[in-house]
Amino acid sequence: MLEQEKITRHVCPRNCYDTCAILAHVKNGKIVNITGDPAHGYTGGKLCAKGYSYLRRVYSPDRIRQPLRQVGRGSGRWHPITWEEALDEICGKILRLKERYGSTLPVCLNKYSGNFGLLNNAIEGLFNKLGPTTQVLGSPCWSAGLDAQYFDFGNNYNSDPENIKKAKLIILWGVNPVWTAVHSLPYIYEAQQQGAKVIVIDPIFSETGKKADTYIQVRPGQDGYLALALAKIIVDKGKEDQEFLRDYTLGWDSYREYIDQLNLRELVEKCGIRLDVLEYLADLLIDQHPAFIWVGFGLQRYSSGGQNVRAIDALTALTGNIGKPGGGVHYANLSIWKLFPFNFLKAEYENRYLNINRFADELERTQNPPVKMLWIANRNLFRQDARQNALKKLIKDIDFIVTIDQFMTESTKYSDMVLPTTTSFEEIDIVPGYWHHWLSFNEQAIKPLHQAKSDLEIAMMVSRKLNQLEPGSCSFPHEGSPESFLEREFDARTYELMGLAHWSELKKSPVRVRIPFVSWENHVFETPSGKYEFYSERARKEGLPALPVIEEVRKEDPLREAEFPYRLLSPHSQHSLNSQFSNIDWIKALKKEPIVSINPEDAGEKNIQTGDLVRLFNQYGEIFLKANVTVSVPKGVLVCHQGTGDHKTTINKLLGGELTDMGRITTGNRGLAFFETFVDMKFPNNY
Ligand SMILES: Nc1nc2c(c(=O)[nH]1)N[C@H]1C(S)=C(S)[C@@H](COP(=O)(O)OP(=O)(O)OC[C@H]3O[C@@H](n4cnc5c(=O)[nH]c(N)nc54)[C@H](O)[C@@H]3O)O[C@H]1N2
Ligand SMILES: Nc1nc2c(c(=O)[nH]1)N[C@H]1C(S)=C(S)[C@@H](COP(=O)(O)OP(=O)(O)OC[C@H]3O[C@@H](n4cnc5c(=O)[nH]c(N)nc54)[C@H](O)[C@@H]3O)O[C@H]1N2
Ligand code: SF4
Ligand SMILES: [Mo]
Repeated sequence: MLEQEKITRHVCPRNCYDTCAILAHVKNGKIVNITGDPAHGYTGGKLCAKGYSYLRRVYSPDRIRQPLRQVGRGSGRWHPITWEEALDEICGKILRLKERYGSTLPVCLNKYSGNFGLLNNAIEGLFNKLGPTTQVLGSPCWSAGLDAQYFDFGNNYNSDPENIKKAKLIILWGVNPVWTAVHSLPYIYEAQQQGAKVIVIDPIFSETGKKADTYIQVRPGQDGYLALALAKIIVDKGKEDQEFLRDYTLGWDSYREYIDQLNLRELVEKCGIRLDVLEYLADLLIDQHPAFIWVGFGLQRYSSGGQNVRAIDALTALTGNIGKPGGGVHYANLSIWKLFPFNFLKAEYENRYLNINRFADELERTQNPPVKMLWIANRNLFRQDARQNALKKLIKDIDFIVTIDQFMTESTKYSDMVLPTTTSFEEIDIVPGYWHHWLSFNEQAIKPLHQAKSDLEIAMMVSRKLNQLEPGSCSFPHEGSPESFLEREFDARTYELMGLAHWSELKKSPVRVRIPFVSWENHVFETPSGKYEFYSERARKEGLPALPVIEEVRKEDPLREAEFPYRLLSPHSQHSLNSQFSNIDWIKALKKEPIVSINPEDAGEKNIQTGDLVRLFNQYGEIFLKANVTVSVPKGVLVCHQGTGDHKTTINKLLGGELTDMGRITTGNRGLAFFETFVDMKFPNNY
């Protein structure tokens, strides 16, 4: 009998600003179409190309179908095994290591952002309940900026991004929403149509730059100087918002003294922007209120990334652009995540934490006991992390590597075992986002395909097997419905903020959470002083300058810059989400092969033309990429967007472990300064 079409609600769980709500159209147990959910106020029923390609992703012939065992890492000789065999081997290994080393510390988890669903953290829950284990702490993504705003405001809140519509001035500063946050565009265009000026500040003439009224090319990593130059021009004209500064801020006098003694000409030189352009921008900041400033994750991937964000915050504060509808400085919103206590993850033992951004070094350094088993979940470690070549050498000392994924990746290649996991259409979850104020539920549309199991189910199965082999060896639940896990993550306050009596009502529609539509509107900040802090004692205690002063940050490896003359930028690309989606046929049809963009002057000096195969190299490794000669990138800067290519073209082979200045307070460790990467290039390949 022909079944009627059924519609189920879903959320895109990728690490993406938009966290879109999705509808799956299901017939006879099969998804026949994927559309956006119009009930979601922010994403409004639309998806990006990657979102629509879920139809192909779910049913991709490349899905891992059953647990697989590899004979010899990297050999490609994979053999199907049963779940029972997989569990026996994994749990046997854990228990043997425990016996040999006297604890479960040799067992290490490296997990990050493959799926940001709440229940998809389950393997961490398992690790937290099987004894003291080794885990990674920190984030490669956004740490410096989060700490910067924590110092200035006391927390990480954003206005509802729909506020953009009300802005008179929009500054997209180190963010590329045309690619990375596509659902913000209707709001930006609406403001633009009503006369708002859109300014894009980026070293690359990005796709977002092309949509702007004015594009401003800043020297990479020098945004702090730019913000200071603007502050100086505004203060010299006496146009700072004296009332806001007097009533709601701490440390303005000291910051002002600092600004006063700066030399404008030096600042102009440092940021590389002409004085008349700076004056134009300063005038806009003085006259065009409210101003919506969006600081992207791109500009903080530097050794001075956090301090640059603080300088931009300060500029916004001194123009009084804080707490106003349509105004403010926006980076990331943690209020939706913070609704959830993550009860099922609570650690019961004292774990050993390695810095996620120094994983190779940490593995090498970690002894007594060393890491002997590595579990990778929600992470493409051997694509997305820095120090790829070192990492690949170091894993020789690890006895056993198991990875959970939907597809074979660069990371499964270096694994001994892979376990197949479900997509969002085969499991239920809640996915908190980090940009807009909406929360949606992810239903199950279809039965798990092949032998795939959710991360939660895998965690429960491992716990059950461990307890069979050694009773009492793991306290993670052995059974339970995903619903029962969710039940424990909602409390009265969450329900009040959602305006719902029970989470299951989310099945009817996503909801806008009742957090302030305009952040900091009451001008009461969560800093120790309750004010906006130009002067942050918390920053001083972290060993950082208390004020957002910009100084040359000492590089850990200063030689590098002298030896390798080109800075390599690797921001996020349009048709992949980090390393995901590149393998899906619809996306393959859109995606171009990886290229390195080179300024014509640099290319001319090396006689390079578009299409030539260029060798990029530094002390960490080498890769080969086709050249694209373009004025979109400044002289001295090479650009290759991350998330493209195969192991021969993986830019992360060239990345070292330079850290950002901030990140420890909000994420546990400082961030990764991806863009402090210096390389040389050779053409033709006569090396
Ligand atoms: N060169 C360079 N490198 C960078 C960056 C950069 O700008 N430049 N950016 C960095 C940033 S900002 C980030 S956030 C990181 C991201 O780094 P990762 O979090 O490692 O990124 P993903 O590529 O999303 O890899 C996640 C893996 O999880 C898998 N996966 C998907 N769904 C599930 C699931 O439900 N369960 C499990 N177990 N696995 C699943 C995917 O198939 C994929 O292989 O990359 C960083 N790397
Ligand atoms: N399509 C797509 N969407 C994504 C992702 C993806 O991989 N693909 N990844 C998701 C994730 S994990 C993240 S973290 C976000 C990242 O998305 P964004 O916040 O947009 O960050 P990036 O792409 O790293 O960089 C944004 C822009 O900053 C510019 N930039 C680099 N250095 C500087 C600088 O010194 N100053 C200034 N002013 N600008 C600079 C880059 O050239 C780039 O155009 O996107 C999310 N959304
Ligand atoms: S990748 Fe981002 S924009 Fe695309 S569907 Fe997912 S959440 Fe939406
Ligand atoms: Mo990220």
